[in-house]
Amino acid sequence: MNKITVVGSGHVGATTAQRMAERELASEVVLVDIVEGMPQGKALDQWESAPVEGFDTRLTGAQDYGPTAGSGVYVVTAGLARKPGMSRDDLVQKNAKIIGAVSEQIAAHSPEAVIVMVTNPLDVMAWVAMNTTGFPRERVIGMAGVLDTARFRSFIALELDVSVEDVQALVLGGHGDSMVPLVSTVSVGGIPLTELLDEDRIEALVERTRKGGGEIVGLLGNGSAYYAPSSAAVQMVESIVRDKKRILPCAAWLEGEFGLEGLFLGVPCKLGRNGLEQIFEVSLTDAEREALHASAADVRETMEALGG
Ligand code: TXD
Repeated sequence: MNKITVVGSGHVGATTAQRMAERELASEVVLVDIVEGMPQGKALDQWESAPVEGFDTRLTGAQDYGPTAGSGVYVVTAGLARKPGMSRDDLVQKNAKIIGAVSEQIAAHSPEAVIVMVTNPLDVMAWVAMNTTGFPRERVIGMAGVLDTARFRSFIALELDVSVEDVQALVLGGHGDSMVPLVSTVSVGGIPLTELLDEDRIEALVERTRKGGGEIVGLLGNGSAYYAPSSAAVQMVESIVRDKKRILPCAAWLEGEFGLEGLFLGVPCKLGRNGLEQIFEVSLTDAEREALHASAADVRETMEALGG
């Protein structure tokens, strides 16, 4: 794929663009934003890093979607970020309007594109994009699980003082406080986490993961996380454009999987050239299944707030 567009060139969008260019995931990356000059300025600044970083991906910025035509992937980060004390769902009405307008432009300019949704509330914004574009579920995927899993893995590695590379984990569910870190799937160099830490410590790490976004919001005081979120979005894009078929937790439109249908929720997905290529239905304990369904109920509640 030759062109990738990032819509919304704020913290997450711009960092995503830079990371994708440094990895040369496409020959062209286009940054779009409504703020005059801003995506052009960031794209030019990033392009000027190319001789030092050694990449040939051309970066450009635009206010309109003409230059994005024919993009294989759109990473959508347009919208408002959470402020301290603001829940993800407070954002819903405003961001739904923005995502509706952005999605219309994507469908008009790149009807074959894959959309990687990042804007919060993530699961519901993916639904708005799928409805507006009419794209099949294979081509609208939400980013949250990779980030939540990375947070969980990073906390486990800190706690045990081991390499993050050896920590494998899976976090399912909606991107909110009711997300479902699957403790039963966590392994550290092949050793189950339950053999390395007692229940209370594990529960504390799970809790920190659930509140991981809020922890950063509280520290920054003005805006939300973007380094780890952009890394997560780029990992998804890389699996798609390089057809790597990685298995990553992503928000996907469910059609009966895990006994759920008619909503986006974080589940293990295979991502390749065609976007979402497969959903894996892992077996869950009763408690995990219950937690996943409770998380689904939270997502549905936000959909209903939008008249869904
Ligand atoms: O796990 C996840 N999915 C997330 C989601 C992790 C981190 C951030 N998450 C959400 O992404 C966050 O709650 C926000 O909804 C988005 C973007 O977060 P970011 O931190 O990048 O916000 P910024 O810096 O405010 O950037 C948003 C940009 C800003 O430059 C606006 O001018 C622009 O979006 N914007 C638009 N661009 C294009 N088109 C329209 N209509 C538009 N409206 C605003």
